[in-house]
Amino acid sequence: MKLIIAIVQDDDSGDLVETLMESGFRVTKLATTGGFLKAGNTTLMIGVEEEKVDQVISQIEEICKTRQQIVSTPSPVAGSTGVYVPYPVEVEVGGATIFVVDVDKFVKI
Ligand code: 2BA
Repeated sequence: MKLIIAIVQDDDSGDLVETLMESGFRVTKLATTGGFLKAGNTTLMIGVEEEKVDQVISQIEEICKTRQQIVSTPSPVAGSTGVYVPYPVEVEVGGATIFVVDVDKFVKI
């Protein structure tokens, strides 16, 4: 058995959970926060048999879109003044970041 951990954007998470559930997968959805943007994202945990891993990844790929996001970064206005003002930087946030982890033991009680 494998555990797929997929970090996706909030906007895609509803459709993705629905699609995975319709295909018969079991999903746990966690509200998470990205370390870099410090913005909300969604982490899905999907436990599947090894032969289903590629199907799950294809469904994630179909639904999750790459988007541009603006992040404010502090920057010195003038070197000697020590004054910092935020300036916007555009970063590309991927459709999904996916980890596939081996599960040594799976127990449901
Ligand atoms: P964040 O950490 O908020 O990162 C959002 C986006 O900012 C990243 O998109 C990337 O394009 C950019 N970024 C991140 N760190 C950067 C840095 N040090 N310098 C410049 N740009 C940087 P993605 O790579 O698609 O990642 C989306 C989210 O997936 C991340 O949100 C984080 O929550 C998670 N993630 C990505 N890689 C991860 C990893 N190796 N381990 C754990 N979580 C990861």
